[in-house]
Amino acid sequence: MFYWFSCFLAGLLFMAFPVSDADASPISLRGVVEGFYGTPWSHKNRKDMLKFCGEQGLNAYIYAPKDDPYHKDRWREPYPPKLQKRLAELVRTADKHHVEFVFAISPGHDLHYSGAEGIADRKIMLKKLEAMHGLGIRRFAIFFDDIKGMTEKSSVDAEDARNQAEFINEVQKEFRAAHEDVPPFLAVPTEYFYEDMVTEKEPKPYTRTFPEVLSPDVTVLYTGNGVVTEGISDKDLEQADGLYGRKLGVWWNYPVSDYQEAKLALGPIVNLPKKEELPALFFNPMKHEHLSKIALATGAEYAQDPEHYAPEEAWSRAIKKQYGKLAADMELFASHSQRMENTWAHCGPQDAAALRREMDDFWEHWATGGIEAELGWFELRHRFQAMDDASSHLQKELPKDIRKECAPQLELFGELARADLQALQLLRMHRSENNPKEMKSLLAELKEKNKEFTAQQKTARISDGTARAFLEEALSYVETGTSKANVK
Ligand code: LTM
Repeated sequence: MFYWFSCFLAGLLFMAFPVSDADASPISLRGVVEGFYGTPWSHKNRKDMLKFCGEQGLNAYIYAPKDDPYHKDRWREPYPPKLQKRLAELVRTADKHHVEFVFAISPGHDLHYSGAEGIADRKIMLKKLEAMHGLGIRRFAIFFDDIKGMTEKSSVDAEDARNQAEFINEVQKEFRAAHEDVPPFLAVPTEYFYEDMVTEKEPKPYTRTFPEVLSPDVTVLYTGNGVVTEGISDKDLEQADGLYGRKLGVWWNYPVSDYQEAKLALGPIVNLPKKEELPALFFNPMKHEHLSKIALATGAEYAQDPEHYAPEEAWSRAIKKQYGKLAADMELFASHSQRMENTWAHCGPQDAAALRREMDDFWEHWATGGIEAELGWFELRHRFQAMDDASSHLQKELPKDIRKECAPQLELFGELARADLQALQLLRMHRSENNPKEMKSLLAELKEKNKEFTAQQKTARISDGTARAFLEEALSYVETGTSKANVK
């Protein structure tokens, strides 16, 4: 009797105080995919990340470093004993933090599908997965993204799709028959973003065939409309799910920066679906493990409650938690380094959008002068000074591991702030016309600096459209009479 009463009481208590609300997430697999190009994370980084995932309610980590030869280029070769030992330690660390360690393999560039070579490759794959199972790994993924030189065709076709899907099916079937404790696999197809899956709104042959052949229990990950893209709306996801005939998971390419390493992606995760169901969500991070945690913590908040997720609040909370007394300075620095942009990648909030608005207001009033122009000038001076102070404070106070990940950008941040302060001075001299000689020399100095900043862009970039742009706008104003800024 007492036993049943205790159970009843425990049940009531559990309803009132759930042990952990991490399990309340509507996304059953959520976490990090170490899937970037370039130097993979160190063993220490990975252990730290697994702990972080556990703390954040992220329950899975996919091991898929593109530049680990045993994952991709030399996938047939077994991991040497030393690396196996490390993987086993990672699995134990993951277990300890209630994170599922997923082992991914990318064999697509030279995999054989038929004949004796095809049979041999299937055996090799099963042997490789067997070794990973022996290390304690229970979930597996086979990726076919970014296959270069595949049969020397410029794109994949229905036959490639059939081959890949059948390969996954067969390996999964045989492996799961031997191991009851292994859940269905994850996969990434070769056409893994919507714009590459369709032509004139119709599925391309590869995309029509791959899901038709692929076992329905395999979770397929896609990256959205593009590879690195603004977002996935509920409608986008619904459309892609419809195309695939199954619920797709998401491989989200933020904060990854392997395609533009000079820039740090320090913003929040934005623009993911609010209502549509996601079976899996994985964030691809930067090679900078510590700095990736800002975006990842916001991604974890998103995964807990996609509908009510508020990116900016989550971002401030993440920085406060991670940076303690340095949070204000870090927030300022990170606000200038959020947008990832090149000809094909477009993701993340604008850099320092509030400051950009203040600059636009300033340019609107500066030419006519008056109180608004003066106030704007002083306001900007205050902002640039705060940036310079934050840069020097962070350069001195950030823990060494983190400082190493952002040293060039942090230095540039301070240099830009000081150049912008000088640019304000230049505008003042230009207006007063008191000392044309001094003005000319400052103008020449700043033009030189501007050139240096441009040359530096390969190693460090920050605040392109804001702090960096202001110097160019000021130079342009002094030389041509117009700042070329986006004034109303
Ligand atoms: O996104 C996927 C599925 N594959 C690769 C990633 O490995 C890479 O990190 C990102 C960003 O460059 N782009 C990809 O296509």
